[in-house]
Amino acid sequence: MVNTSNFPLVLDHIGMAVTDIDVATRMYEKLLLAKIIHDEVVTSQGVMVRFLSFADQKIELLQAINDDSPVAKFIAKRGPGIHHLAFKTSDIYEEMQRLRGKGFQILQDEPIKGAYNKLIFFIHPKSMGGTLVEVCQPLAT
Ligand code: CMX
Repeated sequence: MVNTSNFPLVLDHIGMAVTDIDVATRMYEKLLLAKIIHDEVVTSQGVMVRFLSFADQKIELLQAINDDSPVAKFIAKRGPGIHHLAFKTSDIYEEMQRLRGKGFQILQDEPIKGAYNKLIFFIHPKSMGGTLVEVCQPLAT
């Protein structure tokens, strides 16, 4: 068993850009016996999201709700598929500072409220070898 406390970030979920959230849900239900654990519309990001859970893992399905949505632009350019990797931390402010110090291009000045009661920020794909990375911290409920 790996001791995750030795690492600043661990995988939280994989974000998938989809054109039809219900069709994608049925696909992952068939593939993984995944279950829906959360549905939310994040107006500020122009997306509706659905979290699916299987074993100890999570997938976030993202469907654009308008043409300005980053997900709509992503699909128009690249088609549906893997949109981002999300890693969680126990101190998002410290992590933002650490990653800025390492030269990553952080898209937000401060963490913002993301789906499923989390604080989040993004690292630009251009400074991550072409992959959009979300860093998140679940908030206490
Ligand atoms: N993964 C990899 N590359 C991506 C990308 C992604 N998810 N999204 C955009 N890009 C690439 C584009 O393909 C493009 O590359 P080229 O220059 O080689 O063509 C480049 O980044 C610029 O893309 P763009 O369409 O011109 O878009 P913008 O520069 O306006 O925005 C980005 C790009 C990453 C800053 C923007 O998509 C963003 O802010 N993303 C973070 C927010 C987000 O995705 N929210 C939805 C998720 C919400 C949630 O999980 O709660």
